[in-house]
Amino acid sequence: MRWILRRYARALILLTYLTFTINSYSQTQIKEDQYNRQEVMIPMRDGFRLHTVIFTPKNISEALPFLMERTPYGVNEYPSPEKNPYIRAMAEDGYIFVYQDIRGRYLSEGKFEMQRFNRNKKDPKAIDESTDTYDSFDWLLKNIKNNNGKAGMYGISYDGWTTVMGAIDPHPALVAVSEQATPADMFLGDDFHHNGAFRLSYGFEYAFMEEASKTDTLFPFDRHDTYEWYLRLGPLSNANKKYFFGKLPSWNDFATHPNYDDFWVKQGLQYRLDSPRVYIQNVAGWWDQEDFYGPQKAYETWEKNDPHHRNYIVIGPWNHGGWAGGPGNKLGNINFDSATGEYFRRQIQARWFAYYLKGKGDGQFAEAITFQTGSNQWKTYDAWPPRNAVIRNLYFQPGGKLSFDKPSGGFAESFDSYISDPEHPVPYRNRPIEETYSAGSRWYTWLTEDQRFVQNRPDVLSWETDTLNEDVTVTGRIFAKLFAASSGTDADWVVKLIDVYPENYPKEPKMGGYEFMVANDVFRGRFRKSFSNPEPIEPGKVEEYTIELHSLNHVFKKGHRIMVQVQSTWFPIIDRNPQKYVPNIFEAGESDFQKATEKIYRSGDAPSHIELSVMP
Ligand code: PG9
Repeated sequence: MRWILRRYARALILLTYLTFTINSYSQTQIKEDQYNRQEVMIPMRDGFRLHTVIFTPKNISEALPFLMERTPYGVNEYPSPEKNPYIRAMAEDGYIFVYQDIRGRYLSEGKFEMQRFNRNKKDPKAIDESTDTYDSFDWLLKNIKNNNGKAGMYGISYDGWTTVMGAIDPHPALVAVSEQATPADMFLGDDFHHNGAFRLSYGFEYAFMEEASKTDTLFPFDRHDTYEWYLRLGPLSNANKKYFFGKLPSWNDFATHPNYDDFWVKQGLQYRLDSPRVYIQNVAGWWDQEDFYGPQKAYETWEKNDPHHRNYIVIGPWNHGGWAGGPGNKLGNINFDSATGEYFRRQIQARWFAYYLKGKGDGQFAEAITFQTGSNQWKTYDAWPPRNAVIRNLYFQPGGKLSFDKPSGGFAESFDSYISDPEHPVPYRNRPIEETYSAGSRWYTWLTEDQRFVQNRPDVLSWETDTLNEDVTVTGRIFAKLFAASSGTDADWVVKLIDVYPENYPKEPKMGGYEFMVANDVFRGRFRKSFSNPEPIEPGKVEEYTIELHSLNHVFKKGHRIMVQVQSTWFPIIDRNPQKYVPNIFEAGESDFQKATEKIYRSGDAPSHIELSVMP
């Protein structure tokens, strides 16, 4: 059971999924395991050995391919494959399943490095995650009987990233992979920063969890509501002074690389990927609270150079890894009307590997399979984002209105404004904000929370359309164009696109008036011209900020309204911007934090708006 708790508490799963998993686990427990388990230490080219668990079916009637998952989270307690809901459909098809602790984690030897850089290929002795994967497959092919000479890899998040690392420099036996929620760029869009804004609670807790010891360790907070704890922490420099004492490499990297420098560029997938060398399924969840940007960016990057058509994408209505367990018919309060997780595991993931590794099925895979929320249907496309969407701008208007009509006139008085106070930041989710990966944490569904919880705060502005008299289907990329000014010399801009349910919603009365966030992101103002060379904001100057809200496939239904909210704090998932420009926020002092008046313009010459890809 610790396996289920640890693996799914972090990497993903909702309480509902957990209940489902435990039920199915105990139902199948009476049966004898259908797989033999073997534990080995596989030697790498530099002599270090990696702890590996191998499950081979007891009754083998044909030679089988390998399916491998490589993880920093500990493999020793993984159950027999037929008891693991994530891969049960594949276990029924028959594979040799391999789980490996990556270098330096749990029972593997060597030193762990967070997202280890690519090796220097001129040095024949150099290692990286690709060589570790290569060496492991080499050993497996020679030492494990009844294999058919083919291999695949899959995994979520860190394990999605190790999958990508295996695929970029692949062993010849590696034919197909399913990378799921890989991070692609930790400065621009994934776990540790978004558009240069530091993801404080995640970065702090994850660095501690992975680097305080060889096995996962939760940070010992002395209070339940970490909102309060992080506020009391004060400036970021207190983290090392009071708790980490310079001992966590990742925290030190955050503090010494506050801008988009070589460190982040070389860690990013745009730098590491070239043309797909194996068949690649990229998988993302619309409400992934950790790595939503990553798999989309990986797909987009590979797509630029895919002459053999090996690159594919799947996006479903899931949180981080929500496709791995449970039916997936619901996320938080939002209903999807069908078992999207089960559909993925059987119809998408299992079919993918059955075709490429076992030659079963017709091999007809759509370029893009995405679940359209609102209409609650799976859709397929021959390009992602689809080419036939039309750009329509939704403009901010006076009186908290939003409409497709462009405003006119000069910008002198056409703005809405609020005071942003770093001493009283807007909570990113309803308090108490439990430790991210603690038992009972609501981290997993926070992106689907009803945004009414902040709507009446004076430092959160809202604009909304009239009630829609027809469906508006948004499929593809979305951007926010904010024309904004600050009285400070730095500012964060958080933009949320929200589907407001009708006040009376007989289908599900408790959803009446629900403010469901369908897209969002934060942008740190200092990076408006360049992520590598930040610049102070000139107080009072109206500037244009382009904030990518990523992509969406959602129908705003007739009778609903579309809302946009803007705010300048989102705490503690995002650290507090002092609102006074300092070269490195990790070195800001207590007195650098100041209130600022923020103005959002909505005039003809400064028309703040959301750019939507609308299906004609
Ligand atoms: N989001 C996690 C992670 C991946 C890669 C690096 C850092 C964190 C995870 O769920 O594995």
